[in-house]
Amino acid sequence: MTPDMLSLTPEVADALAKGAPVVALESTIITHGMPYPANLETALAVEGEIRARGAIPATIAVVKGEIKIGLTEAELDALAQDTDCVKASGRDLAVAMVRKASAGTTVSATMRLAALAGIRVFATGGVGGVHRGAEHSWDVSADLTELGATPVTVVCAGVKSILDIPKTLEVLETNRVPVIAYGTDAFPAFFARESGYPADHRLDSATDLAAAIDAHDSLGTGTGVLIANPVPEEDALAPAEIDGIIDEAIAAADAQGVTRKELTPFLLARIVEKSEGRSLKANISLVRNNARLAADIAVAMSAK
Ligand code: PSU
Repeated sequence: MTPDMLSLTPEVADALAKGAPVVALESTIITHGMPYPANLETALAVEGEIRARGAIPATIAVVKGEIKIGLTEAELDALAQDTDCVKASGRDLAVAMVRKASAGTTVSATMRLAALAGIRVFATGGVGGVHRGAEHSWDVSADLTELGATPVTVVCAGVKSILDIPKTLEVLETNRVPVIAYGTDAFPAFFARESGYPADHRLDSATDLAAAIDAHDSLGTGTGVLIANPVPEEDALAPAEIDGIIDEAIAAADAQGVTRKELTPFLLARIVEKSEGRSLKANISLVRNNARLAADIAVAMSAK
């Protein structure tokens, strides 16, 4: 794969050429993470948050086989309404290109493409991880493998308790991925500000986060950095409130035999349905919050 195979918008190409701050955004959250039209509204709002902080957003997706680094509003709209869109992790990209398919890119695919384009910071909602019961199913997201192989920083709100959080943290440790909580000692659990597990590290400013990322990259470890930024207090859900809904969603997936790459989208849709929109509100709030922090980090990194 050569960078010639990436199609950058003029705005993103110009920003990268000048060393201006750019933040990558994933598109599975649009195609498989939220219902229409909340997915489109959120995608546009997130791009707006990044611009307001002085950085350029680059939403990444595959459109009819073409790898796009930055999408026009019309492309975002089409993606948000495309019910045939596939979900592509890094390993699915080549076939999507050959088949001229459109795909939402997961964290793993977006990291790979961001790295090729020269974008160092990426904002999302939650990363994939080790699924509950993985000791039987072996279902571990490729996001964790990519984090261990690609030097891109991912700003997330922790991981949902649809996953086995302590096992996810163990695999991140094995994969040599620093996990840094922003402004808290706790590793956050997406809808909730605390998961009951501590984060390995804590830093309290975007400047310190940028310095830590630069130092990590200088060490040549070659891995990503995971920044865990808790959902804003006013939109956080109580763990007890969301945990019952998650347990019910997992039981439904088991009963219907949903596994592999269909599992995460199934659980996400079920949670939105059962929480009567409260989880969707929290989800939108935390993605916007992550976009703001990612933009501040990108601005701090480009200021040096
Ligand atoms: N977790 C969320 N919301 C999401 C996802 C995960 O809370 O939208 C998406 C991300 O794109 C992530 C992908 O990269 O699901 C992980 O899928 P899997 O578990 O199949 O690897």
